[in-house]
Amino acid sequence: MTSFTNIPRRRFLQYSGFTLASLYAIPSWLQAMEKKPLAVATPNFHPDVELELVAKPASIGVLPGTLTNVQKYYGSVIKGPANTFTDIPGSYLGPVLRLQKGQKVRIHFRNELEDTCITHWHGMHVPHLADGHPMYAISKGETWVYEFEVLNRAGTYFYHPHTHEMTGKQVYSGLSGMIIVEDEEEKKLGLPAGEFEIPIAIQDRSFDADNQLVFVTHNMERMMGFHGDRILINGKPNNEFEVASRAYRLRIANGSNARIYKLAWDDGSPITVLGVDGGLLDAPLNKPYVMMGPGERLDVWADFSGREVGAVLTLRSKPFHGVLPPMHDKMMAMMGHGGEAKASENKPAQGMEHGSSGGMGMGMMGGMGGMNHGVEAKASENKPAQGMQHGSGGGMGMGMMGGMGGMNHGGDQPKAGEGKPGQAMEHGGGGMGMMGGGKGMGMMNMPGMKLPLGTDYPICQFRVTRKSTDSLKLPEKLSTIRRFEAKDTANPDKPIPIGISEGMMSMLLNGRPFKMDDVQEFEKVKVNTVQLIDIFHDHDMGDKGPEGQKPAEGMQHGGESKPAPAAGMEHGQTGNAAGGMAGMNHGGGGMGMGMMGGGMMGGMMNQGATGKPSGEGMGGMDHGGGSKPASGGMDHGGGGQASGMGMGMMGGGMGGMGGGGMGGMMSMSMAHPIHLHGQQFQILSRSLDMKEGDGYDTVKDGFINVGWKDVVLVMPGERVRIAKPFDNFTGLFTYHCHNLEHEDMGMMRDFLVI
Ligand SMILES: [Cu+2]
Repeated sequence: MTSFTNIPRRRFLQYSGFTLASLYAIPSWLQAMEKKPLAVATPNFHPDVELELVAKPASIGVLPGTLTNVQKYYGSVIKGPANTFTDIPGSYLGPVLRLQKGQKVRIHFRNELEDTCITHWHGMHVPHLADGHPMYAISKGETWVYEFEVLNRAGTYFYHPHTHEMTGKQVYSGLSGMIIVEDEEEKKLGLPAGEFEIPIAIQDRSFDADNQLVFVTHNMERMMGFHGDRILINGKPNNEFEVASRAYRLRIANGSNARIYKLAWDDGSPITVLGVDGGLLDAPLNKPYVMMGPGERLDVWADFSGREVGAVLTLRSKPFHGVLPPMHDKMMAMMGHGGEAKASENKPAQGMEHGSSGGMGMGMMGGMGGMNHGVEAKASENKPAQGMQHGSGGGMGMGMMGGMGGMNHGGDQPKAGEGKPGQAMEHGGGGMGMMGGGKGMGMMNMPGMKLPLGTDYPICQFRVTRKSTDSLKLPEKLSTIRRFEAKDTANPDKPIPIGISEGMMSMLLNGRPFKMDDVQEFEKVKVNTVQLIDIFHDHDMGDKGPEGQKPAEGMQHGGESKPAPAAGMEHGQTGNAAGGMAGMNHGGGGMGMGMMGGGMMGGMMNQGATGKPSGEGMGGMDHGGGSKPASGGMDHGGGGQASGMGMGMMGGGMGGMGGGGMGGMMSMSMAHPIHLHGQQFQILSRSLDMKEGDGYDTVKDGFINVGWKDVVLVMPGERVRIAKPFDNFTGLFTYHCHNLEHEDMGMMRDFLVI
């Protein structure tokens, strides 16, 4: 009961006299000057459950050897059932929070971190003040008191920080935990419980040689979202569960910052789905595989009853593609297969041949293959020189990757490096810059390169270690869900837009970044209504986006990011590459950014062709949003050289796309897990506005479009229509991308429920 006295008395402020209306009548600059009020315990709220939750630094033995410095939630029960919190021994994850529908809950959240922090109860339908809005982040030593009644259906939810621009970092550091809500309806089903109910939080993390967490080091990782190189389950690396030969209930949560999984059993059995984000489905659903974007949850019936002792069943993430911008998608694919393919198949030379017909992507890949294999194969088989020489003829792609290969070898083998990396850079022009974000080898440090997204790898396995006579039967019916249609909403003819705005270094929603006080007219929602919402990729954003958020601006942001150019320059020096360096200087956050969109290509290509940086390169960048630079790129490309082919192609691609950097290989379009706070929604329809490659076919059977959801993975070119109730509570409720790097970049907005 000590936590009460820890709340600084002088900062007590009753919210009864502090309405949202008054909050939003105050100009933001004035608001910022006022002392932020803390939420405190209210005398007329009588909790059934009272908890303390503390976020603080900790050291945990995640891997053998040195402890890992993390940030962790610690919970204690002040009042209520002792099993409200269940610790996961030895994990950096917070304790599992088990709540009952109808319970009145008070949680004293204390921040013991150096940074500000606020906690959000993902998927929980709670009042604005209890939702963990970023505006309420508290400082070290402060306490925020949450009070809410559990209105949610039984289901799997989770809690994590929602701190402005720091959510990704804080979650990655360890701050999150699972929430299980139980209710009477579900209890009647007699689903596997106790030791037969297994929470499975899937996360990916990278560690350095000293067992410390490695997070975003360059802008490309921010753009794609951070992908770690090993899978942890419940914060642990050895993911085997010993089970009895009977039915289990697996509560799976994708707690990764950005990684998308395609879950399937390795023996081809279907995944039997009991529920999704917002609880049980009407009836169990068998799926060949299930796609899980960050923030999504999955309730699975796993029946081991037919299996012998000693049998092992593995849950894997199976191959898929098309969730990253096309260029990166190809890279991932090549990285994934590179290990198996023969070096000769990935020779830069071949890559180039493909490059001339397939455009830049292939050219790039060829070079990349060379790089990948270069490590094991002889340098001579994958000569950077080849990549480079051809690069100058085959277009940027080759030069670029050739350059990388050269650099890679250059580091380990001085011989391979003689003069070659330099050449690569000269010919490649911006080649080096393209990959050169961040530190060191650029490409090799691309997000998730050690565990490429969309490849085949194990998640966890279940070993049958004992016979069981329990014979639970899968219920035929689980719940009753009223199915909404567009006509049941308040706005069937005028859906609220959630436009996914993708550009260089700027991932936004509805063309606007997150701001604490920037609610647009269409973001105001009447309480106790069901709203039709349309989530789609807003490809025109560059033209009609609000001032200051055009792609050109995005590039300027790229320019501000120091780490990439700096690192690139390091290599430029060792590689003796004036061209590369120039590209970098002008490219700001690396040519990679520029490469993918806007008219930047024009400038880049020009550089590639002449081998010199030129003023025109800059021009291309500045005009990134428009369509003219793109055709400019074409002109340069066509400029009567052997290299004209590759360039022409790229330029042509851009010309076709127009501004905004959309479409084809230049597209930044990728999959986004869109999350809406507050109540769950129903998915009414999914459709493709624009088919981007065949990636969609590798994921579409893994979407669950029934039941109640609070995150929906929206594929490139896809339009998802949802119906969402806004009951009970007024105030601000955010909607955002649950790729946490995107969220932190500003891909978040507020609904103001009034
Ligand atoms: Cu996103």
